[in-house]
Parts: sequence; C-alpha cells; structure tokens
Amino acid sequence: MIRFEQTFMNFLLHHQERHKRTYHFLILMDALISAAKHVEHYYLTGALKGNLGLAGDVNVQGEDVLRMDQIAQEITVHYLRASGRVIHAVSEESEKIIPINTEGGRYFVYFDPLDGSTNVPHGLPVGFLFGIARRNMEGPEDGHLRSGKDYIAAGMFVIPTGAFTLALKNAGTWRFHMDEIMDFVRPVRMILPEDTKEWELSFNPANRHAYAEKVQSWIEQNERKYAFRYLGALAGDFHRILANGGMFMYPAIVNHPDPRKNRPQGKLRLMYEAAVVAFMCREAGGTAVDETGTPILDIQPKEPHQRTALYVGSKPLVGDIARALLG
Ligand code: AFP
Repeated sequence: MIRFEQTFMNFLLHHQERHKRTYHFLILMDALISAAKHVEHYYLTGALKGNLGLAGDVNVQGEDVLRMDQIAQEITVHYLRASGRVIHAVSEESEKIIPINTEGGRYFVYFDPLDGSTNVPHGLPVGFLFGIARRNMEGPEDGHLRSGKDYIAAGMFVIPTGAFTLALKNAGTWRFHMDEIMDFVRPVRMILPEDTKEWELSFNPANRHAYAEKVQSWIEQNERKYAFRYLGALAGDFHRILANGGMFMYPAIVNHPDPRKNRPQGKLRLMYEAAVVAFMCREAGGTAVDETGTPILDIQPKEPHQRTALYVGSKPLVGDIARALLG
C-alpha cells in the first residue's frame, strides 16, 4: 500500500491560510528549501567531487574557508535574490551585511548555510541555520539587526540527513524529513519531553576545565544524571535535544591555560546560531540564556557577527544553570 504524506509546502499553505498571512513568506520559504536541497546535493556528492576540502582563503574571523562554505553561500544568496522578498541578509560567510532587494524586500534573513566545519572533511552532519525577521512595514525601517524575539520564524536543516526543523512564531516547532523525491514531508510537532529519563547534556568536554568555576561545579553535580552526546555541529546536537530534552551548552571560555584562547563573549554567533535554536526551543516549550542568565531572545545585537555563550534546552535545566551562573 502506498503511504501518502503531507508535504512541507502543503503544511505551510494551510498554516498561512489559517493565520491569514500573505504569500510572501511562502515564496521566501520556497527559496530556502531550494537552497537547502541544493546544498544537500553538493554535500552528499562532495567527497567524490573533491568539494569537502579547503578553498584556499581565510575569512574575516581568521578561519580557513572550505570549498563547501563557498558553494553553500553562493547557492543561498542566489535563491534569496531570486525570491525578491529579502531586503538584507547576514551570513556567517560574509563580513558585511548583504544587500539583496533593498527597495522591495520584506524580510531580513540571518543564516549560516554550512555550520560545523570540523565535520565537513568527513562528510558528517552539518547545519544550515536561519532566522527570519520582518521589515517594519508601517514606518521607516529601524535597523537590520533584530533580536530573536522579533524573529517570525527560525529553522535548521541537518545536512545530509534530510531532517528539517522549522519554528513559526506562536505556532510551534515542527520537524520534517526528506522523502525519495526530495520533498520534506510528515510534519511532527516537537515539544520538549518532560520525562527526564531521556534527557541529554551536550557540550565540548575538551573545554570543561576552561569554563567559569560555577559552570564546572554545576557540571560535576549534574553530569551523572544524564546521557552525554556531542557531535560538534550545533544543528545536529540541538536536533537531539529537541527530541530527547536536556541541554546543549557552549559556555564562555574564561580559564584557558593560554589566556589568548579565552572567549569571554562565548563562541557561537548570536544572530544565526544562538537566536535560531533559542527561537525553536521556545516554540517547543524550552528556553535559552547566555552567561549572565539573560534570555538569548532578548539580546539586541550590536553587530552582525556578535558572539554569545549559550545554554539552551529544557526549562528546568536551563533555569537551574542560570541560577548557578547568577549565584
Ligand atoms: P564553525 O562555525 O567553525 O563551523 O563551528 C561550529 C560551531 O559554531 C557550532 O555548530 C558547534 O556547536 C560549535 O561551533 C563547535 O565548536 P567546538 O568545535 O569548539 O566544539
């Protein structure tokens, strides 16, 4: 018997109709889906085509640029441009804000089309993360950098697994999977489980002795209660937390033996990493804070590539570590 599944586009059309929304967002989402499928294809065939190595450039953050970074960036900017719906984009791959359709665009898009660079040479999972905010349609535009609480949607593709998760403001977080004709299908609402049996902790254990003392002692007191998992690509690690509950964290690095390697601001980028997962987490019943216990979604970015520490996941765990951080 053939099993017919609801497609992502069908799901979104009904959502837009129910909430009396415009078709503009559909066009933008269609562009992002096309971009992600295209990146997925290049990644899947990357090892054979020699696309998983270095491009030979160094980016503004002093990191080696991968060939796949360039390919993913080019593909995504192409589709965003073709949509006609985007004013400006902020990308991990571009130092400056990218003007797209500054006159007619309606949305700001903040994205990292290939996040998790250490997994790339191995063809292991990486993320395509994005957040979307709406232009101020009523008056003069008041800035390109919105805090996460002003996003209207945020999502992530875990490439090349075919998993896609999208959160829509006040309408939940939904997960889809790619079928044999590359349609994303079978919407499943994601709600963080309350049962602590499945909860996981996720952080880079190589850094734990460089965290603030309060964080180190919190880990010592709590780590044995939960399973531990770490992939090294935020989208993949957060994918598990959304399904199983628990907490992903990338704390500030403040006690590194080589002080030049300290990262008191944190490592992850606010606009296209931390705020994206924080938004998805909120819509799934969870929460996220930074090193000062401030909700990630409340942080107003001052610059596009701003970094932050991140604690994201089930409310009791994030609340507990926030109290430890403030104590
Ligand atoms: P890249 O930005 O270099 O691709 O790093 C990925 C990432 O921002 C995020 O996806 C991971 O959770 C985190 O960094 C991993 O960092 P470590 O390698 O320091 O654990």
